[in-house]
This record gives sequence, C-alpha cells and structure tokens, in this order.
Amino acid sequence: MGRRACSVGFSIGIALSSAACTYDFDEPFSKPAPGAGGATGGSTTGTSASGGGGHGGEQCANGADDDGDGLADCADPDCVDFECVAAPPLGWSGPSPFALRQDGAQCPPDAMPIAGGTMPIAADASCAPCACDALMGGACGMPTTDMYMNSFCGNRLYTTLTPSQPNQCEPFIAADATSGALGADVPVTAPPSCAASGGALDAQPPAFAASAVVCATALATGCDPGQVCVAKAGSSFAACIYQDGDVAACPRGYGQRTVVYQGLDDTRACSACACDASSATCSGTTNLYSNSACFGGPDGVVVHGSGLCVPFSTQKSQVAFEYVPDPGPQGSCVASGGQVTGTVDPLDPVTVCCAD
Ligand SMILES: [Ca+2]
Ligand SMILES: [Ca+2]
Repeated sequence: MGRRACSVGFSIGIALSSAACTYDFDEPFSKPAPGAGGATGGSTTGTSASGGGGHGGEQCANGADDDGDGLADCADPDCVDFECVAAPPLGWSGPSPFALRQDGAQCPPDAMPIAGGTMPIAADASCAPCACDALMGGACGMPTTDMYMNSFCGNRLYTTLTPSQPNQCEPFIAADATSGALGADVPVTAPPSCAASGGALDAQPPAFAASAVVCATALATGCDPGQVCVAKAGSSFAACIYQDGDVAACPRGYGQRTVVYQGLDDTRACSACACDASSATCSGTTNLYSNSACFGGPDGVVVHGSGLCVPFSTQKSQVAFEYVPDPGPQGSCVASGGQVTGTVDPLDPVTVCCAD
C-alpha cells in the first residue's frame, strides 16, 4: 500500500498547490492577522524590531492612523521601532527584519510573517517488505500420455492418451508392441493468485534544515516618496529585502542571499506490492492397467512432468488408463514492489537578500 502525497505548509495565507494532505508543524512564529496585530502586542523578545505597537495606541505597520493624531505608522512619532528608509530596488519588498534559525523570534505586531525554512532535510524513508499469501484459485487441465512402441519412449509413437475427465477408468486398444509410456506436463488452465501484503511507508516527517521568518511590513505607510516604512532590524534580525521566487542574484548592497521555502511537498510513497504466480504448477499421475476395468493394482504408473519413461508391456489389446490429479495448482508466489518512490521538494520560494 502506498501513502498519499502530502504537502506541508505554514499558515501564512498563501495557498499551496496539490496539497493532498497537510502536516501540522509546530509554528514557532507569531502569526498576527493583517490589521489585527495589536492583539499580540507586548509579546516581544527584547529586540528593537519587536516593538511594532507604538506608544499611545498607534499600530505601526497597518497603514492607518490608529490613535487619531493625524499621523499614520512611520509618520507617528510613537512608532519608535519603525523608520523610513530608501525604497528597495524595483521588484523587491522590504527592507524587513529577517531571522534564520531564530526559533521563537516574534515579528512586530501587524507584520505578516513569511515563515518557512531553508532546504528540506532528506529524511529516511523505507517500505515494509512485500509478502504473498498462499496460492488461491486457479485450475489444472488434463495431461496427455504418449504410448511408445519401445521401452525407452523413443520416436516410435503409437498413440496418445487424453483423459476425458479425472479419476475415470477409460479403456483403449493397445498395440501389441506397446512397451513404454511418457506423461506430459499437467497444464495450468487458469492461473492462481496470491494476496499481497506489506509495502507500507515508514518515513520521518519532512523538515527544513533551518527555520526562517521574514517579518513583512508591506502595509506600513507614513514616509516620503522614495522611502518605505519598515521595522528596525534588531539583534535577532537582519535587515533584508525579499521577493517571491528563486531569484539568482541579489541587488548591490544586499549580497547575503537566502532562499526561504514556505512549504514542503512530500510525494514519498511505496510502489504497490504484487505477487507473481506464474511458477505455480499442476501435477498428477496416470495409472495404466492390463485390463479394461482398471481392476487391481496398476501395471504402470506415469508421473506427469517427471520425464520418466514407464515400462508398460502388454500383449492384451483391452487395457485401460485412469488419470488421478493432485490438488492444484501448487507452488508459491514471488513478491515484488515495495520500493520507495517520490521525493520531498520545497515549495513557494522567497528570495531574501540581506545587507552585506
Ligand atoms: Ca497605524
Ligand atoms: Ca497616529
């Protein structure tokens, strides 16, 4: 049995594609809803970037004048932890505080964290071995027996016996020179099957090598043209600009490049277990009698498929044979499958470029 493809994402309002199921990661980062960040005000980590709520009730990254003094965000002197800086190059957002491997780091209230991590860890995965139950079903056909005119079943074929049904005495007219019998293989007329089991995936949940968070403050306002209102980076954060996608080169002055992925697509699974019953065989014997009623013990016993020529010398023309099948088909299945397929791939990259 396989495992569904899964995606793991952080709840940041960005839809993840092909998310057949979702892992719940412990979310180490604050996630204030846009415009409602004041609810988490005060849960700081003592960095200068954490005081998003200004003095006097002004929230500093929501684009609004919250305390009614006519000044919004960076324009409001209450927002001591925010500042106006030169706007980033075209196509980039920020600068915003960025933390890498800073578990528990809190973004300023009203910031919209872009949380994720760097490259995924190649977690171990294995499949339980595939196994096959005993053979079920199938059917065997009637084997022929060739009667030869010499005792070593050479090329002097006299006749071929074909039973009409098993366990039935069937007379035939023997030639005087009949002296050897060779039984053909018993055919498998309907292949049997086996129930497969095993193949379950045993895998560690996917994880990032390092967690990361960008404290996006894209809504903040209150600066002159050509500038943007941003949270000041602190000791736990670097000042960085960012852009959706995996951008190969960072702008001048922001040369520290990190690609943050916002989710992981886990398509690991096990290939289906299968059972091959093609090696199953049928068997049986044909008893040869020197009378036409299969009376008494047989005068020759042909084991089908053995390749052994059975002496059967008779001067009587009225003889008989009886095919006695073994239960079948018999044998065992060969299991296959149970191989790990799929990968863990990062989703939704954001390129973060931090100041040199
Ligand atoms: Ca505000
Ligand atoms: Ca204000």
